[in-house]
Amino acid sequence: MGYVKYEQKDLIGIVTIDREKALNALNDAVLADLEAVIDAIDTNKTRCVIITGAGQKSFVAGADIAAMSTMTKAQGWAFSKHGNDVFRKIEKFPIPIIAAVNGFALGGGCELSLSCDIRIASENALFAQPEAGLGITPGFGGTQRLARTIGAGKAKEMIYTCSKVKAEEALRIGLVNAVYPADQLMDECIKLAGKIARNAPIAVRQCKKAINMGLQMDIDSGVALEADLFSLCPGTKDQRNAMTAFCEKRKPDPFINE
Ligand code: DAK
Repeated sequence: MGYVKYEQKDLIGIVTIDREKALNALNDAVLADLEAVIDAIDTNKTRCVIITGAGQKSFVAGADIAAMSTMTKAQGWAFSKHGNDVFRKIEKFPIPIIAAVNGFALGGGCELSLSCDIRIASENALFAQPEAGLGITPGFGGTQRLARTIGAGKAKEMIYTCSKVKAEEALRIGLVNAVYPADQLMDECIKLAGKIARNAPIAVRQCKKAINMGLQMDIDSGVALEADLFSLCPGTKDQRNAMTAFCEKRKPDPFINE
């Protein structure tokens, strides 16, 4: 794909948004390529995905301002829907997705990271929702996912003021899980993805679904959902393998996604 590269490293898929000249800003073509790459991931042989940006400077510097500058209301709606559909696909992707935030994560870039399961940042990462300063609202889920991730008060402060949040502050407010020097970011993300990939894939998938769907429910519905998803695990070869190994005081065989 022109604007999005894919690399398979054993059980880990690495997606790189590659429009470095524009700091990986998102236009319709980039969004279409991102969707096509995500659609093509073989989830039978991949257990965790990492999304990052090309170059040393930027994860994604936002939606493409030049492309948006002359949009009509109808075009704006269509662009927002395009981005939202792709980001929702990422959010609902059956296996975990880590955002390796290697620089600017502004507007649509911050929103892309929020649609991932886990955000890990480099020390030079910078987050913001600058839309209100550009005469628009966040359009790829920022008003929704930022508030759900860091709480309404902090999200409102970021969105109303357009303030930039550095990596350390992002860690403090729970926007990212960890911060590493830029040259260690990908190795650390691969290590984290590897830890996820070593666990039983059917169980990990149900955990993702239970957390994401459960967050939208009352607690009674959430625990009922958890029971339903839990019940998909007993009897799988991976569950039998792991629990038999425990009982026999040995390590389980590698999981096989069955
Ligand atoms: N869009 C298009 N081009 C961008 C860009 C962006 N968001 N960010 C950077 N670029 C381009 C620059 O124009 C420049 O291109 P050339 O001039 O070389 O052709 C190139 O990338 C390098 O940028 P700079 O020369 O500016 O590099 P600096 O290091 O000096 O500055 C910067 C880096 C990230 C601080 C600066 O580029 C910047 O402020 N960029 C804009 C960041 C920003 O405001 N991002 C948020 C965009 S708003 C919606 C749908 C979606 C959204 C909202 C509503 N609906 C349809 C309702 C989402 C909105 C956004 O994401």
